[in-house]
Amino acid sequence: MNSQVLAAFLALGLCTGAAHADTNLLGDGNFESFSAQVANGTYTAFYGGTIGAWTVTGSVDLIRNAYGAIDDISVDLAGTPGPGWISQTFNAVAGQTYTLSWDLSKNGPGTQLDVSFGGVTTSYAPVASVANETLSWTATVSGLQTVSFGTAVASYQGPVVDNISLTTVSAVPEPASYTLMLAGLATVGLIAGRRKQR
Ligand SMILES: [Ca+2]
Ligand SMILES: [Ca+2]
Repeated sequence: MNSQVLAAFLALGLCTGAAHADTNLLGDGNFESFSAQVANGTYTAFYGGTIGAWTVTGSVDLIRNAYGAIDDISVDLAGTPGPGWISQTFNAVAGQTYTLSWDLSKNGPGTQLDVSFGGVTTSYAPVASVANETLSWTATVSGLQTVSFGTAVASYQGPVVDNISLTTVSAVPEPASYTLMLAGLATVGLIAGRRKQR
């Protein structure tokens, strides 16, 4: 295999292998964009509206290095008071598996966290220490899907979430990528065959 063919083949392999597995499909997952809205050691209550990419239902609090905050700025899902939810949508692709990951703790006594993902709601009992939680889901149809975090409990102190990310487990290769990869393999095979005949 000559070096040019090898380089082309490697380039094809890199293209088809690019899964972008670490791209967060959700915006504002760590809440660090909102330092102007919540002073250190305090909280800011939201009643509906939005927090960046998140839509707020009910009441939630942005909390910063206090009230059970996990990593600088976090969200207490029982606002002032709760219940409260934050949600956002993403474009799901049929056949693609997604992993939703977040850090979970609680403010004071805390309450139940409800996570809605892929049309299924899962409940968690937060503890005072920080736990990383994950959920996986495979889309059966393409289209907009909603992810939400919230608590149904009317309280001032609720579950706390931070570092929310939604990533693809593995890329769904497009038919065009397969065609290119096969073309690359065929070219390599053809050249290798020709060189043997000399
Ligand atoms: Ca944070
Ligand atoms: Ca609160």
